[in-house]
Amino acid sequence: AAGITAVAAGIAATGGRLLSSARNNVAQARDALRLPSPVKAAAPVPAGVQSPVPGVFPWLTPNSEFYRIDTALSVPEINVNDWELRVHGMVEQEVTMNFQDLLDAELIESHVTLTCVSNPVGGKLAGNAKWLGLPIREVLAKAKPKEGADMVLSKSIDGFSASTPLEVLQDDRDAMLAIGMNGEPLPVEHGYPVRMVVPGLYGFVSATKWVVELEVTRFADAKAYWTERGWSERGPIKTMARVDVPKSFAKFPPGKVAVGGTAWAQTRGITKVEVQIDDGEWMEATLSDEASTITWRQWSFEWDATPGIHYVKARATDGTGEVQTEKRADPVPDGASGWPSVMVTVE
Ligand SMILES: Nc1nc2c(c(=O)[nH]1)N[C@H]1C(S)=C(S)[C@@H](COP(=O)(O)O)O[C@H]1N2
Ligand SMILES: [Mo]
Repeated sequence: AAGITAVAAGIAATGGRLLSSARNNVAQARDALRLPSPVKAAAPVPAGVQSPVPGVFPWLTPNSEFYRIDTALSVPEINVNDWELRVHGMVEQEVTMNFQDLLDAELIESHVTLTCVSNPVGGKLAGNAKWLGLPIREVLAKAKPKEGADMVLSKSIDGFSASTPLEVLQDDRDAMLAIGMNGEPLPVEHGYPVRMVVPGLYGFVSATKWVVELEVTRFADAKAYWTERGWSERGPIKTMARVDVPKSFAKFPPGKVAVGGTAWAQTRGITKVEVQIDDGEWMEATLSDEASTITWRQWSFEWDATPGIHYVKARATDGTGEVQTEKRADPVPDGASGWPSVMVTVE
């Protein structure tokens, strides 16, 4: 199967003058855009969400550090005045929306952690941001999906598409058509002017950037971009812990060592993280405050390190009581599993 791979920030088309002037226009329009205030603000973030361990990644990922996954080699340049979303397929009523409709709508704001199905155990393809947007269930309520429909195929202007279960877009988890990211208009690389954000699902089956179409259909009738290339048609997120500190191959003297990281299981939430040194007993880490079950949760642990080469492992328990499986799986077709393990030298 083909790989879902991250592009280095820097890779961009060099399509000559035409393209670069389009890019300038889009960048200017984005700079000039003033986002409306949400009618429902994001729930306040508890003071203690950040792990006290230095080196653990920030709980809120800055836009400039947010991972990127793109199938297209160049970032689409969409003029907001031309942007339109068409909702069609198995619906009673076709709906079209333009960008002004979105600006005039009752927007909500919510922190949501996005994770990529191609993230290896211990990998960095996850990020947490505050998104501003319109709940997709409101758009679907206008379109009135027909009996028998069970999927929404969202399509990007660049040919990417994602298959999302219809019920996930209709329940109260606040799946949205997002126009804002951390208080700014969406960065162009993250889907400007409009993308989808759906708590609980990997990005490849939900987070369509530069979205222009929602086709209400059935899993039996249509396939999304990555499903056609060997990946799963559905992508619920697997429970995953990550060790951010210490780093792999770190060397430090014996004694007290701060261990820390993050863990995610959107929409089930994280209720426990444990740490194991080599093949010893599992020991409970201290959880940082929980903002919600749709954001990641950080943790910390104090280890009394003894000389030698050691493996620091972690595992999380989600809100259903399920412990993260030890069973190793590759990212293909529906997400990696196994325990993260960081090798360190104490001397
Ligand atoms: N148009 C488009 N949307 C897309 C993708 C893409 O390649 N093209 N990648 C998807 C995948 S696999 C993920 S994990 C998320 C990543 O969003 P980000 O690049 O903003 O982090 O976007 C999703 N939406
Ligand atoms: Mo992804």
